[in-house]
Amino acid sequence: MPERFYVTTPIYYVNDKPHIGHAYCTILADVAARAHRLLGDQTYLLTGTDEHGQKVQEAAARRGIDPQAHCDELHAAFKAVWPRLLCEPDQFIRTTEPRHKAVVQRALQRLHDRGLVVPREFEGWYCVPDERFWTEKELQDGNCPSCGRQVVRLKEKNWFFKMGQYQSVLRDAITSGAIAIHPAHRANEVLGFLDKPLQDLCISRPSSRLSWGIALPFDPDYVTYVWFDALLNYATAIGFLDAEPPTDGSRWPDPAATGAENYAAWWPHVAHFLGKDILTTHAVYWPTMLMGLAEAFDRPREAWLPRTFLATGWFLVDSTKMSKSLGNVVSPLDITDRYGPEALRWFVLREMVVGQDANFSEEAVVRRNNVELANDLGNLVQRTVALVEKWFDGKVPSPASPDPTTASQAAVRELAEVLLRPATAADVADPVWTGDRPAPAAVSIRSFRLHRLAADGLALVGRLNELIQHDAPFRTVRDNPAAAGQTLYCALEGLRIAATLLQPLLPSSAPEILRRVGAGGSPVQLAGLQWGQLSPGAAVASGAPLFAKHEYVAPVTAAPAAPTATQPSEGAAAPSRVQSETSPPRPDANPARPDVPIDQFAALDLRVGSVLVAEAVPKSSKLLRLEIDLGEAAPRQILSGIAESFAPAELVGQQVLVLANLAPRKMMGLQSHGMVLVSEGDQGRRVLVQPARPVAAGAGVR
Ligand code: ME8
Repeated sequence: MPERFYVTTPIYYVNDKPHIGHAYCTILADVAARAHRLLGDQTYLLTGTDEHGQKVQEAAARRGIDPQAHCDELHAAFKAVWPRLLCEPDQFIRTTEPRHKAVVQRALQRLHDRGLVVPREFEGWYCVPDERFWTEKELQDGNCPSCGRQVVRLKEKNWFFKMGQYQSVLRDAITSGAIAIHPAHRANEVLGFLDKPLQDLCISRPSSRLSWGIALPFDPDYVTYVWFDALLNYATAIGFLDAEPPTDGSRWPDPAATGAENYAAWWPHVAHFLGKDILTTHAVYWPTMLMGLAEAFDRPREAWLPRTFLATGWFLVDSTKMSKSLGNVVSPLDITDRYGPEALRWFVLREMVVGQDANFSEEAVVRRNNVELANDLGNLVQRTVALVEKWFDGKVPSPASPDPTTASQAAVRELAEVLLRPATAADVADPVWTGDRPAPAAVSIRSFRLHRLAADGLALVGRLNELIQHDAPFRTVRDNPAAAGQTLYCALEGLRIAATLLQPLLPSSAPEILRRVGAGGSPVQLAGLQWGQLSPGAAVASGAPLFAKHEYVAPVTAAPAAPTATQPSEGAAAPSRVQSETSPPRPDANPARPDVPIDQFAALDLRVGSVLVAEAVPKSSKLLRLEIDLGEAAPRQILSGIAESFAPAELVGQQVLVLANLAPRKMMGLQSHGMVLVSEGDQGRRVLVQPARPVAAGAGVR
């Protein structure tokens, strides 16, 4: 059923230029908004900049310029990035806009008037960069538990929002699902946080220490804590407390409606996308702030609760956090300049399972672009259209039979029909669709599993390539044009469906594919999209390659050159034990080991497991942390040294062989309870050892 979908990104601090982490949040939200439009939903995408607070004040001071001038400049830099990544936010809010300041002050005044914001003398440990107080107990080794930096002892009067009193209501809202937090393990994290007593929230900073903020309307010696100000942006943007519409020309949800009407219509449909590091501020501070405001404005609490949070993972670079000091900060504009925006959008959606961490590597951007976009998708379109032009006068052939006539056609049709299945609310919640099984696109979209949408679209493309290869219309066309026409109709129709599903990720090439396969005017919504709607006789169109191939040139470093495939390093493993005629003789790199009695083999508990979670291990370039279903009561955590051979996203949903009774070991501070079996492929890349067909998780291996 069509709905409204109001999606927000975090508003970005203007203390530095946009990096790949910011780009990921915005691309994901943009893909989500476009995907919801595909479902027929009305959508509204909000992004913006967080312009107050210590970090911004210090960034301006370092440059020796006025904070507002600094914000104006960086705001423009952020705003200019999104169109270049093909992101189309409906509104770009700034927290320094007068209309937002008015909302923050109105909110604070009412909370103050109703006794929900009160003054208190407070002494604690203060982290300057994070702009927050910590208790003695919370410190880690005497330092800030969040950023690890030094804290200072401060005693001062401050204003507190009575957050603690909403602890149990918040808990109930999360456990009942009134507030949904995705992925599920993040909800558990928030509930864990709520197991400890919830303190009241200090929402002021003395202006003697921080001048760059919104003044408290009832105490001019203080400015508002930056998070209290920033979180309210999500509500200001759609008319909360009669906020004014934006003045920069961007539309607000219903241009004809007042602020109050827009807010009432759109707020219940909000989904906040945010990084996992800012989950507490979002899932604890923000709902309790809105509970307090509902109470202060005499409104029902339920109507003002934020409905959905999606906590995303982090992009690591070489398995390490990006940081200026390490010089490994990736600029999204550099990547799009080199490889185009669709290569970047495609990469981030393919590489990262939504909610888990992933590694960013430019080489992998190029690999995915060349293999998946240029070869698998782009070449398929070129070949199919060229055959239709050559043998069918450039017109979509008429299929001889409405039903598949070969196994490859049936495989295409079967997958397309799964992807096009309409989804009920029960389908969306059904765990059967998690993992690597193709899911109806509507389920992937409504459950925020947008990486699944990308993977399934690509799987359909894979089946179409198999169709061309197996049915070989280029060979059969002379003797049996009807059979070739049947195959090519299936290919064009499959491409129409794949391109429609991939439109949110590929907003520029997907419509072009639709045009080329003769479906230019076909519906762009999922509802009503069915197999067989492509009209025979419609003109196909050829054109330049859809995706350019690129070469990855590694940055030049002073390190010694790595051995290449033609110059094996001493003792390097031979790629194969069978020598080809042309390859030079090599020593046997895997000599046979002594025989073992059968009971030694029987002592090994070998089982098939299904990978549920795969993520990078911080500070390790080799290890991945896996959660594997071995048919036991709970999944096992296993660390595997395969990070250089697999992106985490490739592993989720795969079946693997596991040595389940290997003695537990601790690596990088994490316990590993077993070992994933791999073989060694070309150039030392690990290859999974898997059952030839899926079997039940936990099945034995003999
Ligand atoms: O936190 N990979 O702003 P911010 C993925 N102003 N995401 C990353 C990332 C990475 N390597 N690095 C950062 C703020 N992010 C506040 C938000 S909202 C009311 C206020 C994500 O510019 C990070 O997780 O520091 C966060 O979600 C977002 O970038 C903005 O970070």
